[in-house]
Amino acid sequence: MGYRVVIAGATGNVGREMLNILAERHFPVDEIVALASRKSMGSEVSFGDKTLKTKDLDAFDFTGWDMALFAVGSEATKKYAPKAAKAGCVVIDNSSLYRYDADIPLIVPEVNPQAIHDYSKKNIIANPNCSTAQMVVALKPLHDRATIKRVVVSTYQSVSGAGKDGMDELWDQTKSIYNPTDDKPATKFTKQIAFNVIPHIDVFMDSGDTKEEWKMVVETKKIVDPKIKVTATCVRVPVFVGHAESINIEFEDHLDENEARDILRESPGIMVIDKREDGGYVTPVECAGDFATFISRIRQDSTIDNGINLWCVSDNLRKGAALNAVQIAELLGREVLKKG
Ligand code: 11C
Repeated sequence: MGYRVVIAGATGNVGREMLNILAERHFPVDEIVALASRKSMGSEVSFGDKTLKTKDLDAFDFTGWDMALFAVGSEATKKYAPKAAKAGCVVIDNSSLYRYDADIPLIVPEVNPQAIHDYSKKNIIANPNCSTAQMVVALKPLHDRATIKRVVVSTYQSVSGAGKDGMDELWDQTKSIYNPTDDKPATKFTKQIAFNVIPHIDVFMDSGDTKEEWKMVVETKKIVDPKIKVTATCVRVPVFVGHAESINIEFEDHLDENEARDILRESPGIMVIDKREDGGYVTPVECAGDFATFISRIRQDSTIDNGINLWCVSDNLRKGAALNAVQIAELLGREVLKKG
């Protein structure tokens, strides 16, 4: 016996990946429905070797469905997620709407699986921001060993984090650079993204941080430990898929780089590729389509007493969004609903 599963936002980058990953991981599905906004209704999406025709999210009755994976953005989530939750269908939401609500668990299954039991307060579980998800997978096992005091992270985030429009803008602008008559000014991003980098993701906050940077701070505290201090600089780079992060970690206790490498090698969800030679590290193009969070360039930071530097790369549409949501669905099934 399996689950009756809803995918809300099935035609977007993340919704399509949710369907792919459910099929790839043989999630026990009895019935699945793909929902979209009225304007995309009727379009077709793949689920394994099947094709699903999307139905209207607005008219859908969630009664009798076990779980709904939402990838529709905060505004539509606000309208439809409470409706699903009230009908008894557990919502796993990829938007930022509920992440900071104390009554809603924010889960990365490798890090805080125990939080799953809090789902019943609102029948909603939140999925973190992509840049947070991959970072906390790397931080948690090191924190358990040597207690993290402070993290300084700089991100190199791909355009797929900004949706299909972001990918189209990079593609069109890159082509137009070689054809000056076909000028493609920035519309999705605030400056030219082709052959450039932009130190601005999401809106500016009063502090001068962007909301993307703020999310990394607040979400890391909620998922791993409120005592960890985090400071972030988030940057958009002209890469289609895969976010990279340079992470500097300061610990309470000494942690040798070789021990850090061994700990990470043994930790769930992590693949260590760390050879001190040309090409002995992972880049975004190599991680696209993969499930793992890749860690490279692990080394001592000799400028502080207990410091480690590392490079962390992951597929932002997978571990950063769809895969994490499916892992939450698996956890919910295993620990709570117990049908599969
Ligand atoms: C980006 N991290 O790369 C964002 C996308 O809060 O779920 C995901 C935004 C979010 O632009």
